[in-house]
Amino acid sequence: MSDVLQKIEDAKRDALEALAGACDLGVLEKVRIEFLGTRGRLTELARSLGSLPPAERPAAGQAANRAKAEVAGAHKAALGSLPSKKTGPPALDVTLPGRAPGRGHEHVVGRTMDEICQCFAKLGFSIALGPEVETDYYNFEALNFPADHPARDMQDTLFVGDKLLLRTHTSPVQIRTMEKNRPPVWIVAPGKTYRRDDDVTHSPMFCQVEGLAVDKGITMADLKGVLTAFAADFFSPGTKIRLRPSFFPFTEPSAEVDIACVLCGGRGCRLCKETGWLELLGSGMVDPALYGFVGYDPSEVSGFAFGIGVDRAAMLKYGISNIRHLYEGDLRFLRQF
Ligand code: 2NM
Repeated sequence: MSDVLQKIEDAKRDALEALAGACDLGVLEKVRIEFLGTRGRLTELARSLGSLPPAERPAAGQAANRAKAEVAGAHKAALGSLPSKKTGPPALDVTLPGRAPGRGHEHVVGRTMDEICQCFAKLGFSIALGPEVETDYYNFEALNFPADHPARDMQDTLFVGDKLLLRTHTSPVQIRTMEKNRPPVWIVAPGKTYRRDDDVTHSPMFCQVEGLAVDKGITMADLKGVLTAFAADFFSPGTKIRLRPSFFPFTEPSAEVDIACVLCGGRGCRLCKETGWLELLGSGMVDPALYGFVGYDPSEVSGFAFGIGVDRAAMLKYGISNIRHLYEGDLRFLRQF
């Protein structure tokens, strides 16, 4: 066989082989261009026949035309046998392994709330729970908030009706518990609370753990002793606390409780604004006026109460700088805990 006939035969064989292996439109089109396009192998061969001796031209020309027709036919057949849109989606492969659902874990705020409760459980406190939708009576009136207190305003509180509101603290749980039980009462009330606040340092929903101890002969020394034990357990042994005078409608006297700065240990740094102290919680001796609402005799019992912002406690314990991280649901942040 002459050299050019062999080349035609080789090109045809390569083309048919490539078409047999092509499984999508893109590959089929590439094969067509490679062999039958204007610069394709078979096209170029047919074009080159003009330079053959005249006697060889007819046979070579016929061979080239037959090869081109055969490859074009195979290309058309391959196109027809591709799965088209009309034949529907490819069959479902039921042998593929399933996708495992990702496993989550407790949120850092929920975990902190549990840790706080555990510290007080060890000191003899019970857990008390109550509704998140409250009445004005339990959320404000029975807690000694005067009628014109700004917290009772629509500005600060989320109302769900004329007299119903989302509790602004968990203190109503303490009133409900005292109504139902005689002293001694030693409880912590963990849960979600709501305020009409939403900025860089405030979330409209936040978590609190409030504590209450009412018994015969309770003094401020008990408050300080319990909170000192809490700070040592929740943060680290020997964590120092200090009390600063403050004001709350439901306690008298009232005190803000600070802990020695978790970053510098009290020497002064950027975190504690060079004071050596970080504000942790509010507290005080239960105002005797509250006992009138729950049928306790203020000449027989006394008590202390405190309120801990769980977000703040979590930020101090775990070194979180921005409260928004806690509520944005970014898994890259949450997976660290
Ligand atoms: C605080 C600060 C001080 C508090 C008072 C009571 C109640 F109802 F028993 F009197 N529960 N929680 C209290 C006292 C809460 O939060 C900053």
